Order: sequence, then C-alpha cells, then structure tokens
Amino acid sequence: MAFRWTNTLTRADVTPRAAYLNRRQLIASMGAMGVGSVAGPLAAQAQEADSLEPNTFEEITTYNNFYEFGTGKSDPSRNAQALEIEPWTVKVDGLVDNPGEYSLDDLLGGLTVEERIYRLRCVEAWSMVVPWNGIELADILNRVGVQNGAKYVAFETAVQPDNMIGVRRRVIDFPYLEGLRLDEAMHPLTIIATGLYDEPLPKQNGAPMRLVVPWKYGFKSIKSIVRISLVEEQPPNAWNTILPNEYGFYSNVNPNVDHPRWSQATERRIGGGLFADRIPTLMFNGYEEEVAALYEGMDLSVYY
Ligand SMILES: Nc1nc2c(c(=O)[nH]1)N[C@H]1C(S)=C(S)[C@@H](COP(=O)(O)O)O[C@H]1N2
Ligand SMILES: [Mo]
Repeated sequence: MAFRWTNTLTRADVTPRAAYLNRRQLIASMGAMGVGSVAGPLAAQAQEADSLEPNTFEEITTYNNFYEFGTGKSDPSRNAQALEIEPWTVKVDGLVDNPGEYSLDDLLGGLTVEERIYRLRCVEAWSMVVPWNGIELADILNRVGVQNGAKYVAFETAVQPDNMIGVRRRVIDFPYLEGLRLDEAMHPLTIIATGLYDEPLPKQNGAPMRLVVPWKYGFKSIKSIVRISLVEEQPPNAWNTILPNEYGFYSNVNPNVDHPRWSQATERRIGGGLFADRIPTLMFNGYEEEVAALYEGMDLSVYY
C-alpha cells in the first residue's frame, strides 16, 4: 500500500497491521504451494532462499552492522540510540539543478512511500528478509534534477563523534561512504528506506533515511545519509577503500564469485536457528531478472 511521505506519520497513515499480517500469511501460503511443485531437498532449499517471509522486527533491529556504533552485531541496537536525528539535513550537491541543504520534508515530502519486502544479503554470508517502507531513489533524484554529465551518485553517512562510540574508537575511517552508478541509482528496485514494518526507521537500521539496494551486498546500503552528490567519476566506497582486494565497487550478490576468505555460494538466514541448513545464495540476490541487463557485457569477476 502506497502513501505520501510526511514527517508526521501516524500508524493510521500506513498499512493497518491486520492487512499487513494477512498479506504475510498469503505470501507464506504461496511459498508452501511452491514447495509442493518442486522435487528434492535442493529444490526445497532453493525455494526457501526465494521465500520472502520477513524476519521479525526483533531480529531486524537487534542483529545489525553499523560500525559507527561498534563492530558487534548487538552493539548498534544499544549504542545507536544516541544518534541525533532531529533536525536532519541532507546536503545535495554536484551535478544537480537544485543543490542545497534539504530538510527531510523538502527532500521527501509528498513522494510515494511503498512497502518493499526485500532480501538483505550481507557479504559475511548471512541474510534476512526485511519489509522496508521506502521511496524510490529515482523520485528523489528527479526532484533535485540530475544534470547531463552526472554518471555516479555518492552517499555519505553522518559523523557525530559525541554520539558514535565507533567513530571515537576509529574502528574504520569515517564518514562511511558509498556510491552507485547512475543507472543503478535510478533503477526502480533502489529505494531510500524511511521505515520498516510500518514503523519509523529504527536508529540501528539507519534512521532517518538509508539506502537499500537489494541485489548488492549489504554494505552498499549506506545508513543515516547526510549527503548525496551527483558526480562524474566513480566515487570511493568505504569497504573498497579499506580492503580493495576483498570488496569492490559493484558488490553485486554473486554465488559464483567467492570472497577471498570464504564461499559466497550459500548463506545463513537469520532466525533459522543454530542448526538450520544454509540456503543457496541467488544470483543478484534473486533479482537477476530485474537487474542483469545493467551489467551486460561486464565480467562480474573483474567488476566485483
Ligand atoms: N553508515 C553505515 N552504513 C552501513 C554499515 C555501516 O557500518 N555504516 N554497514 C553495512 C552493512 S555491512 C550491512 S550488512 C547493512 C546492515 O543493515 P541492517 O543493520 O539494517 O540489517 O548496513 C550497511 N550500511
Ligand atoms: Mo554487511
């Protein structure tokens, strides 16, 4: 269900919980029908990887990567509560018609927020399914006006040393940076998430707005964005800068290209329990049909 973005949402503005739960049950029963139509344990597993039964709110908000708040998976849920998100401004600069310091209202007000239930596949080989609420990044870029000559979009996360224990400890270089090619940024699957489970985005998940690019490893989905720049050259991205041989710019989910230190062929779905089978990782995280054309003619083991 779509609605218009406003900064003063109440639960009444978004999908009622009952309708939401009905849709979840529908998705679950469709998944069960699918399992019946395939044979053998591998097919059943593939079906499972393909399933879009969302993880629980609890799982999504207590198992996080957000190094500004520490490197442990449970650090952000505690430490990110110190993040200051009001007021929030986003600097938009570079090759745009309307550069400036935008309030959230100015940047997002009136744009369509949709629920998008996406797989999230971390490069560390765990995964979740998250029911995001978000706005297509293309709508935002069209609002600010992308100029000819812009080829990439660069993103930057807030740096609040007083509020960010990981920044004070310099666990990596901050600000956390990310980037997309312009056609990736304009793709309809690419969203700026402002909520999940019809709740405002929790701080540990990147409040008040974070990128979600579901066919790429999770580290591309940069959190708590304060700057969006339209640029001509491929921008730096945090993990490529730290370990260039392990993490590329593209970072498309690809079960056929292993990380130098581990296989990317399978993944552990969070919430499956300690002894649950690993599930096969899907090409482009299951979004191959939608995005493969973006990479036609590119050797994905070179552009990793
Ligand atoms: N600013 C910032 N963004 C970030 C990260 C981070 O450490 N800092 N971690 C990334 C990684 S590695 C992943 S897997 C996802 C995790 O998102 P989630 O915690 O909402 O599941 O956020 C990404 N975005
Ligand atoms: Mo990740």
